Amino acid sequence: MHAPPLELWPGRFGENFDRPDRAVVVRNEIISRKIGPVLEPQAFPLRDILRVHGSAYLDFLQKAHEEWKTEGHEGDAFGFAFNVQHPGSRPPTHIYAKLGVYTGDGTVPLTATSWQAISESAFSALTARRLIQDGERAAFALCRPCGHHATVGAASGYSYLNNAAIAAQAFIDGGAGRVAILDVDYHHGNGTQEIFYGRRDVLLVSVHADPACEYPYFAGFEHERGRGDGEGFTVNYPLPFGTRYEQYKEALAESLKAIAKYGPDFLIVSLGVDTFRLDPISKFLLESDDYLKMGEAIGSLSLPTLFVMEGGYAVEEIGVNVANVLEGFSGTGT
Ligand code: OKP
Ligand code: ZN
Repeated sequence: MHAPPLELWPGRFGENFDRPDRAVVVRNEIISRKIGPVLEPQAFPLRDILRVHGSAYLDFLQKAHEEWKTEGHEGDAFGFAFNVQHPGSRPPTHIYAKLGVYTGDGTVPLTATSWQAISESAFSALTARRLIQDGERAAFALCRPCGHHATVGAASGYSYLNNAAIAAQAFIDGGAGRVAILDVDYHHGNGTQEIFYGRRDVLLVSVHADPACEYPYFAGFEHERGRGDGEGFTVNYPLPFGTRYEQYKEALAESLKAIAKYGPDFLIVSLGVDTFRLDPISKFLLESDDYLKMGEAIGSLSLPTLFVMEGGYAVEEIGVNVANVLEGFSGTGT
């Protein structure tokens, strides 16, 4: 239901790397390796999503393509006039203005049926959240589209609703005092960071490519540690291009130490496997076997854990890599 063929690359429109078959390959691998029962997402009220996102933004996501068509367009809705100069101007009414306020870049096209996939992706995270708060040790939400670049009021980086943030808020609303999010996607999860930057009830720890030279470019630096009440509850580990598991595992160990010290009731893992050496848009060098070790390391925290799918664009290996994380984790028992 969300299959935009193109995205904006520097200087040109090109192939969209967030292909729908990414999710199919992951699901098939999970089924064939019998990682666990596979469930359909349940439906949830919009109010659960409104706990994180603004209502004007949600309206936009639902109606954008219809309004784009009314303007005479046939293809997918893309922004082209971005509101960086007048952020306090009156709320946008024209679809072109809305695209300039509610999208942050040229990687978040909206198709006629995108909202269905976007909302079900969030429902998948909410379904898994419920299972865990009701007592399961772990669950994996096979979210697509991904979510960690989505802020309160804007889409970017293939992300529309911040599935991990919505689940974290649902844990809190369900009675949790503290939730930790570990983001291991290759890209920094700037949306998740922004959403929880001023809060101490959600700890965000992220290991990612140095934003000085990688998307999302404007956030994820080491000096970003949270603000006000949230000071110290955002932790960033930017790593250089060419990083192998040998170096990666040290940042991961530091991350796990910070999480253990925080003592959360629940852990959410923003699970991107675009750290893989053959990923077509990324520059880390993790091997498929490394994901078993990553899962094992995460499992050593012995926390109820919700894995939320983020990126990973080497479609042929994405299933193996994701299933390896889950299997490494499961081997840790408890
Ligand atoms: C989403 B997730 C221009 C290059 C920018 C956007 C990457 C979004 C990654 N097309 N690419 O964190 O895996
Ligand atoms: Zn990514």
